[in-house]
Amino acid sequence: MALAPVTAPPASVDGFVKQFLENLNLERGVMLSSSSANDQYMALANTVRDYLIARWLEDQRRQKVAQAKGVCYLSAEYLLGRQLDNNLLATRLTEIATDALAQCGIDLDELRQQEVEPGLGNGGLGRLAACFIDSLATLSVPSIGYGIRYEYGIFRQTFENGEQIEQPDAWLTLGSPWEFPHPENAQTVSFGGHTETYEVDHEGEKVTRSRWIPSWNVQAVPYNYMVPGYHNGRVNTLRLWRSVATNSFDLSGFNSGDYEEAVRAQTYAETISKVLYPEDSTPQGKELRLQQQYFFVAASIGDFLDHMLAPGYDLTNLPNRVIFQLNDTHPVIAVPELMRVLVDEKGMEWDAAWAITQQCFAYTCHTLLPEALEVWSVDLLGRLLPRHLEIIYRINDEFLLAVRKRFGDDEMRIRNMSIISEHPNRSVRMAYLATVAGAKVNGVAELHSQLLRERVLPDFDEFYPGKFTNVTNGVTPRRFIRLANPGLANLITEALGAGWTVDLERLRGLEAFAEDPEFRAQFAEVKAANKRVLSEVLLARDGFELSEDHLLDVMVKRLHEYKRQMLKVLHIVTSYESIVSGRVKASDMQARTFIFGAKAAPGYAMAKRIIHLINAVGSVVNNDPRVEGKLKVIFPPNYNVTLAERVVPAADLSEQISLAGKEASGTGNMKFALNGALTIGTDDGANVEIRQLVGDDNFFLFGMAEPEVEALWAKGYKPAEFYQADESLRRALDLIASGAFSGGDRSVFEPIVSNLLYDDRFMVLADYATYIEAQAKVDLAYADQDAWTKAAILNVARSGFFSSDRSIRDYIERIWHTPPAL
Ligand code: DL6
Repeated sequence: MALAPVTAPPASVDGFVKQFLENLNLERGVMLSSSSANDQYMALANTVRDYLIARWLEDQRRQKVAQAKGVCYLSAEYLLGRQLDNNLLATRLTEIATDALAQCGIDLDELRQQEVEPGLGNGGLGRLAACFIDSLATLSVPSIGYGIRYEYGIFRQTFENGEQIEQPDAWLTLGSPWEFPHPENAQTVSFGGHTETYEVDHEGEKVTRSRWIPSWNVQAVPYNYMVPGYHNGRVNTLRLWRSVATNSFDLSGFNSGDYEEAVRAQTYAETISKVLYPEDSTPQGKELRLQQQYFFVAASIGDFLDHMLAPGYDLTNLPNRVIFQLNDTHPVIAVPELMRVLVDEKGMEWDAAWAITQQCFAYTCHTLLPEALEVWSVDLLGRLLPRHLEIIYRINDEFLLAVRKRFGDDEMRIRNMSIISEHPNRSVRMAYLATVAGAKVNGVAELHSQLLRERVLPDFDEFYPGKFTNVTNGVTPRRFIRLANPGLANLITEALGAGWTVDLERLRGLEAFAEDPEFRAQFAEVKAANKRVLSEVLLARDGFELSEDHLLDVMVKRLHEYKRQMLKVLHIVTSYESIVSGRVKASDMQARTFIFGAKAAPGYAMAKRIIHLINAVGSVVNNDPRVEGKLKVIFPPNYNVTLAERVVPAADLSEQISLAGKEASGTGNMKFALNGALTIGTDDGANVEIRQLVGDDNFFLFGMAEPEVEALWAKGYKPAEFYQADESLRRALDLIASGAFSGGDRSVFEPIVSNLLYDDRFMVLADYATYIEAQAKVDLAYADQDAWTKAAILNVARSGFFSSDRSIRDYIERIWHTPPAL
């Protein structure tokens, strides 16, 4: 019997009202008159879903029939941000929903505030994954995102006496209307145990095979999310896994009164997807983290093979059907998992399985920091995943054999290239495993890709010519222009017509408008309006008030020493010190508000101390009458995607001041440029490309370039020499050391000062002087508002390259080779 396909409700105000009220009644079990704001938000989300479902089901059906090559994006993090507005925008329903709700006496804006954003990522890497799935859908690429449905996302940050306190992020408490759980499609994921060999007959001969006898397992339950493309009707899937116990509890234990023991297995199993691992660049050998990684990739590969392939699919064709993109090293354990499935479960010969595996994976590296390149101790891996360790050993043996064949017995090279590192402990280098297994390896900005090839993995680059490539990151213009900055979006549409949202290079057309005084005035008014909106948000959220006519100087990103929030602090302290010492009159100073947003990993003591210092400097500077309100430091806690959408469009100046060679790319830098903030930045990560595109006149460059950094290290960097030689730096550091920001207690920030004077791994003191000079240029430039606005417009006009649509097109062309969807 042919069943009628589900159809979307009529895209009209009446149709929307009817669907919304039905959802209130049928899904929430309430009448409009007795509904809470949460009921209304849930019913609204359900209504938007109703408009998407028909296309979602149809796209899945088509892909199953077509069996065209698609992308499986494997990422431990997706920092999604709120879903409601994005889904309304994608489906062209914003106006209809506004009017429909108004008919019901409801303000859409109030319901927007009900949504708790899913913070399933730490920072740039997770937000990039969210931008990429948006672009994949918008470009109609058959694809699925796989990840973990953490019960608690990135911690909620509060401040107590200026110090960071971490609170659990219970984002699911009021329900999660965007997800579809499918317990019937759960995958079993096993752990522990041992391996054994056995013999089988193969073409008349006895051959020895291995198998894994695990000791425990959990169920991975899929939760599906719709990922709508922008105005193209396409709806892709994000599938996040939740861990549950195989047997929910031991009934006999329960009946005999041992309640704790009876639910122990359940509690243990559910721990795996309980919390997002709160480190983003200093992974430690945490067993749970490895469990999480294996949990989600094993479930994803199992799911793909079980549910996405046509029945009886010939697995030798797998490379024509899928590419698994490894988002950093977190999912790299997928490589031995696919080998295990192909060899142990599907009975394939090793060589055939390896040939398939090497074509089915590609690896994106997101870091240059050695401590962020993940390694797993052989002890832990062997205990948790003994068969996988065997497989990794064999991959390594064969790889090293090939290396010897090519380069001879160069033992040092062999040691350097081995997937297994022997020092300081025997461990598996996941980036090496990914590089050996991946068809392609990419960095995330030109400079990063170059350094990855030349500094991090040079032997591999030599061994595998053509394997390394670059795909510069990008951000979605849907969320970060259309939703975040409707004023600018309207102005662009008036100037250029529709269509730029999916063809961002068209922003180039704005260059001509930069010459038009009327357009400049409109552009400046949009910026001013965005500042007013931000001011209202900060007032309501945290009680901060923004002063008018201040240059809005913004540094929002994870707190890490390499990103150098300390350099920003030194600039603020320098300005403050120059006022209180009487050398500069406050009235002569360009008024500035410094906005920070930053979370520090809970175990990262220095980062937390820097947060404390920023808050301490803020409370002194903001309350000192000598400053006459000319300097203001604002640090709203719990910076997240929702706040970013208000901060970025309001900013005048974007701080991208990492030590050259440390920031892989950055994506905040792109969001700011696209929203007309000028960048003050080093030649690092994607800043390099931003500067090249927007032009030196529209970018404040400072600091050492990467070769100079290397040269200074080689010469022997002594930060105290910079302190001695620079009076202004001395004054600033001495002021911090004096206890001026800690009620006279010199000990509070002493570790920061000593660290800078005697260690300074990220060369803050070496770049201080050029940074202060560049900031003086910023003040001068800002004094000519019209010229500043022109430079801001040129930033927007020339940043179209940084659309994540372009990144995805580059992935398709350079790595995935996926044909367009039907
Ligand atoms: O590629 C996305 C993002 C880059 O923009 C940042 O520069 C980079 O620091 C970040 N990397 C990570 C992973 N750290 N580790 N491992 O978050 O990726």
